[in-house]
Amino acid sequence: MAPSEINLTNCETEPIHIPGYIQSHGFLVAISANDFIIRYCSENSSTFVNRSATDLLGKPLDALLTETDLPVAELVSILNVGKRENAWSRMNPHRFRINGKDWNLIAHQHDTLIILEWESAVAAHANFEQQLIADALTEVQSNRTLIELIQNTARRVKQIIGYDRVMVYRFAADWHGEVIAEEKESHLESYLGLHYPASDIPRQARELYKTNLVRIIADVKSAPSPIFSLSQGEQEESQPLDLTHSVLRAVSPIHIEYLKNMDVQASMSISLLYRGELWGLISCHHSTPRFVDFPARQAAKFVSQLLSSALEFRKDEEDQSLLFQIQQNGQTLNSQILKDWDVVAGLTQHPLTALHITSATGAVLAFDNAFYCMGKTPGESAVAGITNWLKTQEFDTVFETDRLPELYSSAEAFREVASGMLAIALSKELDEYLLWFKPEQIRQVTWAGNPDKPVTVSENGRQHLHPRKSFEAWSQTVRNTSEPWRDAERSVAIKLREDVLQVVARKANEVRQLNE
Ligand code: BLA
Repeated sequence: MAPSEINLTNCETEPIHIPGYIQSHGFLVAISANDFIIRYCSENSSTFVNRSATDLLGKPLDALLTETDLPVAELVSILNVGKRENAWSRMNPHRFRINGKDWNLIAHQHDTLIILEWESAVAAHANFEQQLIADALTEVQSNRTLIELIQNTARRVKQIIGYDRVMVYRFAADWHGEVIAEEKESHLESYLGLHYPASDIPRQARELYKTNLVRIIADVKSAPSPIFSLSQGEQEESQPLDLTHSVLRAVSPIHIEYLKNMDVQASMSISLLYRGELWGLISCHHSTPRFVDFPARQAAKFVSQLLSSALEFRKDEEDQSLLFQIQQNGQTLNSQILKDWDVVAGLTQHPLTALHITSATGAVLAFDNAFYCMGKTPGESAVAGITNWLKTQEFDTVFETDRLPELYSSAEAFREVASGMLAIALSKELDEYLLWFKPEQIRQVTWAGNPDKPVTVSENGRQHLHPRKSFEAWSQTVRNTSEPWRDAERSVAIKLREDVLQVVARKANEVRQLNE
């Protein structure tokens, strides 16, 4: 798909796994697995093996070797083992010397084809990579907090690949993301804490990154090399080569443009998976072209995978500890109400109030014809409007929304403090509620980049989508919405309702007995 045809709605349909090009810092040859005949070949192969790509197509693998000193027998025997044992990933890379230059061959099989990708082999690898991996392993087994592990992973990846900036980018439930850790050269501005819209990494890219965990864009300015296929010369329809598992795959032109806009010349990213789902990426930038060879990428991937494996148990632990904390706060509130024998005092007049059983930024107790406000809340008349409206809504005990202004249009006016609302009814008849509010998400989001950068114009003169436009679109989708309510918040709020109603009922009983 040409850049000029891509826009925000079709961004997700760009078939990035079959771009028809590779990055030109390496070369690619694909052979059929049964007869080792060359079926696909990148145009730039000629530069490396002294034979043109079209000349190589249709020839046996040996043709690749005629003008070089590549050991044929060795290559063929490697490919046979890979095929027989399906052991490609375990065996990669294979180091070869071709015409005085060192190469890493990365081979894999996809359907009926064996894809051979050749990349420069940089100097032998230092022991310090092994040391970093060993440290990471020890650390994962130790008692470090998750955020410490995340930060140290960024530091180790930066030491391995030597990029200017290494970030840990975490996805939210709506697939927008936030930079949660960063290691960078001191002269660069920090991106820590910045949020980016989901469309910056579209759905098909996220899918691909679950299968192929590492990608490098060695130089955003180098021209990609086209892949020629055997069938192109003939009449039959040519199938584009599937580069799902490739290491040299050329990257989407829209993303290349994005990186150029960020003044980045080389980019590498590593997937972070949690229970098979993508939870984040390690995203790395360099301001000049920078290739990282396969063994170093593997080392960086390994360190990142250790982090993901830690997540498997640490995330549960941390979710548990949040739940535990708010449950404890719920219990404290309960004892306060019982001790004071007073709902209002117990919930609103101690250092720990009803606000503290959720991550809300404001709460209101509507009780006995009065409003008791905690934290950031809309004004009293606005709250009165909400309780009147709640009365008309069909719910028994709990009402929750992360987009109140969409349901109750008057809430637009105070969406900055109350785009999300969790309400529990103490008594709908008496207009008695406990309400919690979360602010509009967009208010909390800080965005990086310069939205005023000029829109670039494609070669044919037509304007095409500037990736930064995606931010505007995203701002629209998160307008009037808050962060979602969590199960733990809801269940502790329901429990609190029971505690409050018990006290109210017992007090009513007392009054009745006194009157009798
Ligand atoms: C890919 N977008 C990516 C990747 C990242 C980002 C990390 C993976 C490729 C890589 O390693 O460079 C985005 N990079 C970020 C973000 C930060 C960062 C958010 O460092 C934050 C600090 N991108 C757009 C729009 C489209 C788009 C509007 O902004 C589509 C119209 C597309 N991004 C896009 C595509 C890919 C991508 C198609 C896949 C590239 C590929 O692998 O071919």
